[in-house]
Amino acid sequence: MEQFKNNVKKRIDYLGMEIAWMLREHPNTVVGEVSVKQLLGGMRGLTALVCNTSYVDPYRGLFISDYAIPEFEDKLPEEIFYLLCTGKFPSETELAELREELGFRAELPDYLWTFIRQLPPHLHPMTMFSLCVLALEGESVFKQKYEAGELAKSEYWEYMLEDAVNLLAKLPAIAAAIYRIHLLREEPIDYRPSLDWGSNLAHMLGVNPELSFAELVRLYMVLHCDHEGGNVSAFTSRVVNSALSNLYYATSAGLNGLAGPLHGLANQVCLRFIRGIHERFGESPSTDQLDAFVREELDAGRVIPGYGHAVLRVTDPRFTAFMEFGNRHCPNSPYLQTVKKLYYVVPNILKTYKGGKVANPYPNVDAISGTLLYQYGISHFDFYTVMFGISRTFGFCAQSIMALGLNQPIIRPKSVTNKWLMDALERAE
Ligand code: NMX
Ligand code: MLT
Repeated sequence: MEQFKNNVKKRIDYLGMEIAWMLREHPNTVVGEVSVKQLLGGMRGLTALVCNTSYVDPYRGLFISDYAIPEFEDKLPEEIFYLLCTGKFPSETELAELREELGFRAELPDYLWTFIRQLPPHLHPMTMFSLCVLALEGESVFKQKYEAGELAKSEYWEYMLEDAVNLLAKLPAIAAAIYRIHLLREEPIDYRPSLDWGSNLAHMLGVNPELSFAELVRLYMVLHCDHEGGNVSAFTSRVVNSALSNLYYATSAGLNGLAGPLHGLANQVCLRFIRGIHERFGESPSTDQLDAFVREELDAGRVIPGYGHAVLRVTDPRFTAFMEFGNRHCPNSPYLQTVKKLYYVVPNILKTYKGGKVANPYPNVDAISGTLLYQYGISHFDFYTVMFGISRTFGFCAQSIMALGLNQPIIRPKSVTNKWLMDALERAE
């Protein structure tokens, strides 16, 4: 993995120089402030982290390095991991090196196969997935070296990288095994060395032999890979890793955050939402019926899944990329048609709902992603967040490698009490 490691090192050295300059020239310069609303409101909009793997512009969406989605959506997941970690796309030989490494490390240890088969079948697939990652924790090279007292601080990132490639290589087989053994009740399909990482995932899921399914899986993996540092799952993973808990602990923790309905589970919730609509109004609901249904949901105090965002203030470009894929490959899918009608109806309702309180009335990625998986035969909605999780682990890994390379300390913000805050407000008057 020499070339990859060298390129990660170059990235770390470059960013490290910038950080050294900022700390030397501007150690106490104030670049932001915090309001009471932010302290009490989930720190929304508070600039409190630096993350160099990706950036989310409220009006233009996800950027990895300087590339916006249309500039990287046709790449392989391996290329995206390279980009997240090094800031540049790999050359052909660099890509071949990483792909070879992922291939070498793809085999699951026997004890994990036993573990997967013995998982209680009633568990949610995200719980199974997170447990499987945790079950591999003993494999952590970082942990072994650290415990043996063999690691200098400056070397931490190298072993994070080692753990990252080991873990990422195994995720397709783990996820596919969970899907086939526990949801389809079928035997797993063998890994095929001639295929790339994403095509192997599509192959091992075994639900659809069409080339466009492999294309969808590839796109799915690329679009969900990272979304800067503050989203629940990436932030959780990074906080856990900042205590030098190894990448397996950190990934499992991040996945647990992703499993919430306001975050990654929203893709599964969206499909149930659409199925509920179809059960009630048939597969071609009118916009009037949808309007009434959405208002009913809101009146009942429920959120409309797949709409809204903490950072974005426009339609999520990941939604648009999936919509373009759907228009090309399955324009007549009733689910896709309903997604389109909801896109026509929901923003207009959310714009005025609660006096205009919803900061972003437009759809996010989860409003459409499951629809496409469903169309291609992944009919178990509970699996959709696992697909999100496989991809998001690229981001967890890249963020932790970078953070350790840049010597970021343990994350530990100060919290205060109501009394502290009220006293501070009194003093401010
Ligand atoms: N439906 C109904 N109400 C909403 C929605 C929605 N889709 N989005 C926001 N609101 C409400 C929100 O609950 C809050 O109400 P209250 O003050 O009564 O608690 C109010 O609008 C203001 O919230 P925002 O500032 O707009 O949103 P926030 O940044 O707090 O939360 C989400 C962002 C994504 C959690 C929120 O928009 C939401 O719950 N969306 C639906 C779930 C979803 O699609 N999640 C997936 C997000 C993307 N992902 O992949 O993680
Ligand atoms: C994500 O991809 O993590 C979601 O869009 C949520 C976020 O960015 O806050």
